[in-house]
Amino acid sequence: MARLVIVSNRVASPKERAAKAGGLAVALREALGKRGGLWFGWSGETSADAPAKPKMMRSGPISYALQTLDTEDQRAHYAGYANGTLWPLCHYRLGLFAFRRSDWEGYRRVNATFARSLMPLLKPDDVVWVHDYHFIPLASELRALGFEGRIGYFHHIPWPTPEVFYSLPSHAALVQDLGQYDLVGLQTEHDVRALLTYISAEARGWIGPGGVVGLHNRRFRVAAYPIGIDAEAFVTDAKAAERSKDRKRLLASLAGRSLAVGVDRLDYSKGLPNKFNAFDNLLERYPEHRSRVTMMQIAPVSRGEVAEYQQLRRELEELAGHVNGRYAEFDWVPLRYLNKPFPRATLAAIYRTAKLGLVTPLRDGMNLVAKEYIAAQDPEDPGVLVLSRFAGAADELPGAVTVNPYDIEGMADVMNRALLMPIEERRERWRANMDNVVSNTIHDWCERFLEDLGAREDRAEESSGS
Ligand code: GDG
Repeated sequence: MARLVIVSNRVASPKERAAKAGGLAVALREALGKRGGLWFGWSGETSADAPAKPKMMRSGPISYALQTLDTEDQRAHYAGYANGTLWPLCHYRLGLFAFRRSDWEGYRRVNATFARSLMPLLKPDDVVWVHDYHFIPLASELRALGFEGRIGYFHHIPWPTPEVFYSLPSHAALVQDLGQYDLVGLQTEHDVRALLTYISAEARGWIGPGGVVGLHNRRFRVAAYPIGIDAEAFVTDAKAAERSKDRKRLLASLAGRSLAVGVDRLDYSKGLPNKFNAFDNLLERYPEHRSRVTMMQIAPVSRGEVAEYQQLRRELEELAGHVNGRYAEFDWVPLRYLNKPFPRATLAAIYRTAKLGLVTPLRDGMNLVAKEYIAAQDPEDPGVLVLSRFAGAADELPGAVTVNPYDIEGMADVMNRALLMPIEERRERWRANMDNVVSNTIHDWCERFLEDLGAREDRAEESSGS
């Protein structure tokens, strides 16, 4: 089995325990452990005279290589092009999208730096798996340095439709970069259609069966690999949570009221103001829920140095204050808004207790919280997942009650319906969702992507041998 090399911006430290690391980090670590391999990424540090070579570490069969970046390049790459240009573009937020040539140049420079730092560590038959929009040009840079082995790319966020994608001045260069991979994985069939439409209409590539693409003398494949969660770990955590201290504290604090929960990074793609407004609207138009339902929104701060995120934080504080000021009683606070992260076991206890899971992003590649909420439910008395139609997860979870997050009254109506839903319907919906969550776990996702990435070479060998 070829050695696996994973590239991602942040690398889960070898010391981070499984309970703390996210499901993706655990699955990637597992894949590396099986094959033996290297995890390459940013060290999290910057300096005015960053060393050209990465810091090396080893833990069992896995090596880690962490590259420090030049301070200004890192800003242009991360806050500039990756999160100021690509993130809003891919989430259909042209109003928040900014393009500066200097950021684009910094983005490319950082990718070239990463390629130069990674190249000496690569063996010719390594399989390289690159994660996310921070690294789209990495394959081009590695090819320019002479790497001919297999390289796969997985895009964790949505791929925008051509009309939106055209707004990006560097659209042609970015798709040409994608062509240097052997396999490009997206979250949903919708994303695949969006990219393939662009490739055939704008880039004049050809599309063959199974998503095989011919573009500028390269042949690669584009396919959907919807990401999953570690379902077993969540079921175990949620069952254990039944008797946990956290669960007891939570139940005591609710004093018999129903709980509706949201867990999202504090990000404008997650539709948090819309969710708060919908809860406000529920209490306004369905007064029977006042003093009977508590909403809890966990929203750990993310990219807190970026102005748009600071603005969103202020807006949410204001909205939460408004809802609570308007409806709170001396023994009931309608909206609990928390900016800190919690351990996974605590999240499992909260999910399991909540009658409603509120996952209402304006756009989301997949949304793992939706799947975690399902995995954590009690099969005998499951809660209802209220899910935005604009999350990739909506294609995967047929039992969710879908909403349009731009329709505030519509969301309030759906919340009301979900709170009143009879047990038989809740069980039926949960079963349909859970079937998907257990049949496509993060481990299956990982194996499928790597199998397809490996299979490409076998096919090429077969055809060149025949
Ligand atoms: C990107 C795409 C795609 C959140 N708060 C806490 C906590 N979390 C965990 C959740 C979940 C993860 O973070 C968030 O994953 P999402 O999928 O919901 O969203 P993004 O961070 O935007 O991820 C997304 C994903 O990549 C994977 O491809 O699904 O569409 O945007 O696992 O549980 N975990 C803990 N404490 C918290 O307070 N422990």
